[in-house]
Amino acid sequence: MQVAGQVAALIGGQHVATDDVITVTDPSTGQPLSTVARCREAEVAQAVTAARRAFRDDWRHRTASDRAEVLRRFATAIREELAELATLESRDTGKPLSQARADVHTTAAYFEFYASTVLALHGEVVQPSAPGTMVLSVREPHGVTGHIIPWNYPMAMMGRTVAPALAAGNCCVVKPAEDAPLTPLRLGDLALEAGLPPGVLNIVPGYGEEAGAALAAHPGLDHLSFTGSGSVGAAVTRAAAAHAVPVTLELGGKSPNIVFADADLDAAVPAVVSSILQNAGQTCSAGSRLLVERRIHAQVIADIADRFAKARLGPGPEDPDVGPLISARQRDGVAGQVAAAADGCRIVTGGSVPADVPGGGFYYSPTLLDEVDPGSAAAQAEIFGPVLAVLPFDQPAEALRLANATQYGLVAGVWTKDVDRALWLAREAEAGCVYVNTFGGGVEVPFGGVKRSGHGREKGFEALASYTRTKSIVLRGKPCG
Ligand code: TXE
Repeated sequence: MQVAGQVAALIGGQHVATDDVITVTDPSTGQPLSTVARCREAEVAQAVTAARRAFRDDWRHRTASDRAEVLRRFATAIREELAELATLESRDTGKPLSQARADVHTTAAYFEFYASTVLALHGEVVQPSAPGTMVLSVREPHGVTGHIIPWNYPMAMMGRTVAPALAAGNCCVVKPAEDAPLTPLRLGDLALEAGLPPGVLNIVPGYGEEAGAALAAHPGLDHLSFTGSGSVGAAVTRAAAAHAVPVTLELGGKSPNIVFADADLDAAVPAVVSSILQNAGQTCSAGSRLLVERRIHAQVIADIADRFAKARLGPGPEDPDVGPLISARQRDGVAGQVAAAADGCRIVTGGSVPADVPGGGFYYSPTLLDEVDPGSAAAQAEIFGPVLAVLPFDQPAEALRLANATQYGLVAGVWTKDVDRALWLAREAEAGCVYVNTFGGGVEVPFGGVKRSGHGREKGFEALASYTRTKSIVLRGKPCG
């Protein structure tokens, strides 16, 4: 909600304006889109206090079905505002409108999913070791949970992390990214209108080094969920460790699609293309490496190059195939990484900032890098743009070795009709998720990384359980007869 010419923070159910503001840029035009509150340590502290109070006095005392009912109403409100939310997301991030619409449905689906699954959340009875005792292991919410979210899927990532936390009975403080805070703030208003009590969900927009760092270091947190870069993930972990606050980290990736010669290429090639062009490649689980069997390499590369060259670039709200990157900084970073890679590989298509897209947005051409050296930065570093690195292989063992030869381990795609090979790769791939003859999974599929891609799981029942901790209760009774 606008207060004093800015989209205000949401703290304890109140809209709070700040003296300074952050100007949010429209990536499709490079022009100012909105101004939002610039929260700092003081506002973050107020939000944590408001969350603590709401937890202590209200939310933790509600039954699971009470909480579920509010979350279901919230999901309905999100779906009812589909068009407005999708347009806002598309303008704020530059992503194609149809992708933003899909994000609205996904966001609502998180609240629906956790409104249902929380009814099945249960503890355990532990078999007692001493006579006359009964041991209960009950699940309780952590308390106040912090959520630092990025700009690539602001709305869906807020839903992904906040929905299980709220369902489990926690009260949340969300720090959206400075580049794209608008839909998280709008979701805060919708939650209030849907009946979420004041203070249960607080939203403090601000810069990472100010609001984000203050949240990670706040002693009043009981759990922190972070999605973003590896370096900031390490910094927030150090800050939270000072107060022994547990942290879930969802960091980046350099995820492979492994395509064998026997694969259904009519399914594999479009999926490989969309896995790297979706959201202009700014997706943690982007399929940014293609490992392709050498026998079909030339054919597959020609097909992908053709699709890249034909991809329509344009402003997100006009629903192009590929929108702009989030910022000039992100575009320049991608351009720099591609320029540095140019000597060690063959640029089949793209490799430049397009000159012919009107409107002043932060575009980068879909780029295909072939014959990439497996040890080079182009094969190792997350570029976070529409850039696909291709590495041919001859043998399945070589495909596996290449797939696992990065510091990351978020997801992997395997494309083959050979069930032995698919199962073997699914077991041996160092990744938190392996997709066979598909790429991606719904809200019910646990998601997260191994190695430098992070730890802990978002989505699925596993995330709901992770927003609780167990308490053991040991009961002793004397025989009465
Ligand atoms: O991320 P940051 P950036 C990767 C991707 C991208 C790179 C840099 O490779 O190119 O990171 O993006 C908040 N204390 N991913 O710079 O800075 C920040 O305000 C606390 C992958 O945007 O990590 C934002 O809310 N918080 C990723 C969030 O952290 C801080 C999505 C992420 O921003 C902070 C985004 C600090 N000191 C980037 N500094 C994915 N896994 O999807 C920043 N933040």
